[in-house]
Amino acid sequence: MAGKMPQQMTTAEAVVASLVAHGVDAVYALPGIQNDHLFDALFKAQNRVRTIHTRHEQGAAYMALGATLATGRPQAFAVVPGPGLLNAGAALLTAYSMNAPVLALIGEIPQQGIGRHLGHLHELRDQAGVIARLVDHAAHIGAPADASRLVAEAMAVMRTGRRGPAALECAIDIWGASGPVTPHAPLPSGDPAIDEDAVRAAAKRLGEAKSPMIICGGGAQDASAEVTELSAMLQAPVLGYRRGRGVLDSRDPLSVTLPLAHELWAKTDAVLAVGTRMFMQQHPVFAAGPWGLDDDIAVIRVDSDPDEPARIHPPAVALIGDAAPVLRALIDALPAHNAKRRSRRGDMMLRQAAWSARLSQALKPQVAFLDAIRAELPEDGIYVDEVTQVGFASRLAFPVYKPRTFLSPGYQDNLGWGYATALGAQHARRDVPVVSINGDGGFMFTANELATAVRHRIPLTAIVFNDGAFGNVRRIQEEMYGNRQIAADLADPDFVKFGESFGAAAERAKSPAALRAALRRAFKRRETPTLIDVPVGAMPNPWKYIFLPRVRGS
Ligand SMILES: Cc1ncc(C[n+]2csc(CCOP(=O)(O)OP(=O)(O)O)c2C)c(N)n1
Ligand SMILES: [Mg+2]
Repeated sequence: MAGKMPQQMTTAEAVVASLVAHGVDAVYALPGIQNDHLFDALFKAQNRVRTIHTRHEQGAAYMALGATLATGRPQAFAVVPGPGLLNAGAALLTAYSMNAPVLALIGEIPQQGIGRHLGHLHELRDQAGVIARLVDHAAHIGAPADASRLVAEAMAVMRTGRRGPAALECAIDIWGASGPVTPHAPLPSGDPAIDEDAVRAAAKRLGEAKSPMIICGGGAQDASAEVTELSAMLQAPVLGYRRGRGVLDSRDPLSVTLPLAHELWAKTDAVLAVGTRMFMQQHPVFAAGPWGLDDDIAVIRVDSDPDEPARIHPPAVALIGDAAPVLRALIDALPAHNAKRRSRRGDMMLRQAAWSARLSQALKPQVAFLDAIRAELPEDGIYVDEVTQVGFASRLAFPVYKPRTFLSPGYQDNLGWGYATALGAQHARRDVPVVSINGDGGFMFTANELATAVRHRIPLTAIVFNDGAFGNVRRIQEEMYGNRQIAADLADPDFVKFGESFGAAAERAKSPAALRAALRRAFKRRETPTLIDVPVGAMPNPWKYIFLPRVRGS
């Protein structure tokens, strides 16, 4: 950044310069009059930051989310106020639930009109209050002189403690106002020092345990090396369900999926839970956790949020901070306390093979398609999950080899996040293929963004598993409501013609083998998006392998 001398610039120019100074090289956006000055500043900075315009604000926000999840770096999106903000709302909610550092730049009506209810274009009553409920940190930019500092503060908050989205709001007339601006350098993240006493206590509890387990959530994604090392030292199986998948390579004998972890749960005497709410085993309808926790299990929590560890169950030890450095300290402290351990490799491999065979049988159609995807997707290729039958099965049965290569929505489990999120992931990671799986229901939420994929030459491959229904809803109505089917059947377009009409490559694959061949063709296209329609029937119910009964505690 050019020195600390004040320079004359507009608020919009100051914000864009500050984004660039923080390493942001793309803004996912949909323009409108309140933000015209911002887009003009983006025009002038085109050689340093790319502007990717979408067809709906949810597309812009989901793309920023996907880019963040795929890279681990903060990303930004820009939308007009009122309807623009609300259109982006579900994605912002998802970013919050997933602790994803996404910066929202949100326009606002003229500064003097705020709170007066005059009926300005796109006015939203108490917009700042609405935004504050959606993000971890929000600020209103009131003058060019404040812009650079406010960007730096938002960026620092997004990287400190529990990660999460931030928002900056700016009125139409303030974006274009000029004044002297002193560029603000990036601020250090304010993470706490590691508590060495707590690390020793954790090392003792884990070292003494006979059957420890490690549970990883999204907060462990950047601590893959440390988790792998600890797992070997403790001979501890590592569970990653959804957001924690890929932290330990699925090919590692100690990597376990949800039902196998459940099988081991009753005999587990210590658990190291890294960057997870430990809420993954909860049925949405039943508040109490079915697996159970009791005093015979020492719970060690590693979390960047000091409020998180005690939420579900009082932990034996809470280690507060970023997973990688905290686990590194634990690795150093563990040898002094660690028991001599027999290898659990053989036992785990047998159990894994048994579960793999069982799931392949019980969820046959889903697993056959997942096998086809895994066979073609390179090791570092990225799989983006959806709220669909093949998606649910993938959380249990899709092998994942590297961190940040299995993107699954957090506890929102929001239908329709997939396509646009995958588009952002593919835009930010052009070096690897990204595959988006969808149901016909979920795909249509953001299918309009096929136009964005074509316009910006983003080579995303999307699969639509097409059963002509909100299949999950239909099955619940069949099984639990006397087959009284309502609001579950869908009139779909011909997805091949639909994709082609946008200028995407499109084809129909009627079997796992045909899907495999189609994927091979798709992953070779590096400038054109692909849409693959896979006609399917009803699929077997996966939920009994996900909502598992209580095995300990009261
Ligand atoms: C935003 C949102 N709305 C509604 C739901 C409820 N829901 C969960 S699965 C589902 C049906 C999904 O249909 P489709 O995408 O075709 O997948 P399928 O179950 O048919 O494989 C619905 C409506 C949701 N999870 N998220
Ligand atoms: Mg469907």
